[in-house]
Amino acid sequence: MSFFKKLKSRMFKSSSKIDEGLDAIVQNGGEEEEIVEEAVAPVPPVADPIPEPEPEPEPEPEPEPEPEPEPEPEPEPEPEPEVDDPVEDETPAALAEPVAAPTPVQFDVDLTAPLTEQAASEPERKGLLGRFFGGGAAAKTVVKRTLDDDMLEQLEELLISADMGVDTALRVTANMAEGRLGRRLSVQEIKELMAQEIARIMEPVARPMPLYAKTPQVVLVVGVNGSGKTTTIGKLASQFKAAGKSVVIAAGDTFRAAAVEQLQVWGDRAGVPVLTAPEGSDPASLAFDAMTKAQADGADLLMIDTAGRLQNRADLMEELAKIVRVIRKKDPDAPHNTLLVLDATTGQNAVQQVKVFQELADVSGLAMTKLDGTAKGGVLVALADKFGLPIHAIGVGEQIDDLAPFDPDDFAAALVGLDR
Ligand SMILES: Nc1nc2c(ncn2[C@@H]2O[C@H](COP(=O)(O)OP(=O)(O)OP(=O)(O)O)[C@@H](O)[C@H]2O)c(=O)[nH]1
Ligand SMILES: [Mg+2]
Repeated sequence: MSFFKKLKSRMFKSSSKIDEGLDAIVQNGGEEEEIVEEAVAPVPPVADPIPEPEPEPEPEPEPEPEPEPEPEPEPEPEPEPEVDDPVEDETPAALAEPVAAPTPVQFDVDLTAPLTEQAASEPERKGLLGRFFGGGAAAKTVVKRTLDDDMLEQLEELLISADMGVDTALRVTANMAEGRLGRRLSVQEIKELMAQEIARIMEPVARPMPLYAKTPQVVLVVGVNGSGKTTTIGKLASQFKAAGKSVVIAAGDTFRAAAVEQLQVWGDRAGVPVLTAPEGSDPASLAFDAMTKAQADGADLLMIDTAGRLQNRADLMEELAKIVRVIRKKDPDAPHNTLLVLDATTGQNAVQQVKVFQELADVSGLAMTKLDGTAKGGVLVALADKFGLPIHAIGVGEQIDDLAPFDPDDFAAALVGLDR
């Protein structure tokens, strides 16, 4: 739960874009309706158009003197989130198989209910009578707009502007419209509906990185220059280590000395050995040495960092292929995972990157970094929709604990700026 708060605040740029867009869409063509804030007693069926008010209608509450403010209760110490400490498996949260199935988002309004039931249950319908009979609840208004083709088109454009891509934006809005055309919706209701449909698309790909019994499990980490490979390896290594796994990191980006130093810093932070080789040396031979060490040490995991910046695609393909060839001499099944790291700030460009890396390597799963500080977070929905590759983890900052397992309901709610 506390991670959701962090996720929501870190994804502020994406959610505020959607938020502002929705406000504008609903304001434009919407109408104010009255709602009551408090739950009111059910209004009895009225036969007489001028009903006898019974019991006596309460007078509007007098502005009483402010009651003494209740003393703030001592903040309870936050209970340790159980998901971070799975009992069955000591694997880290980002990568462990989920202990229990994720609970679906509970929406305040049952948006799947048929229109008639829904309309009957809407609190604002009780507004006027509710104020007479309901004990003086304060009247409020909310702007609602009728869901029609025009509004759907605007919603679609908004999602495209959040980098969701045309096809996915269309799918989300079409699903939102299913059986709901003509319904009057507030911004809050649209957000709930939108989050529900986004989560539905992402549910099938929200999968932790599988961990195998056979060790060392080799994780090859690939991605373009600057996507966050090294940082993600550092964060993952730290999580694995904290969960009791022994990890070896191979600094396979021998392209520049700074990359090796950066990985060493992360290795120190995580308390994990980092195998390095001189700048410009062959990354495949380093990978081979690292594999030898990981096997000799009985390590659970070997994570191999790679260079993102080679002169051209053929170079990169050759380098990755050579690393794979060499480690297969030690274990024909390696690498067991090929993790593609993508930078959310590149937006729709990430779609192209997945295509390219699927040609270059046998990509088995994705991690998306930098979801903080970008309004392009919608691209992850497009990736889930287009490729169906498992999304293992998301990065929302530069610190060691800024990586979390991917949870579709949390992500969808944070993307549209909804509380859970
Ligand atoms: N805000 C933010 N920054 C991140 C995140 N992940 C990585 N970064 C930053 O992105 C920059 C690049 O990250 P690296 O891990 O060096 O990326 P890389 O893919 O290894 O880059 P190359 O080795 O140059 O190919 C660094 O400044 C990181 O601190 C994230 O989730 N959020
Ligand atoms: Mg790097």
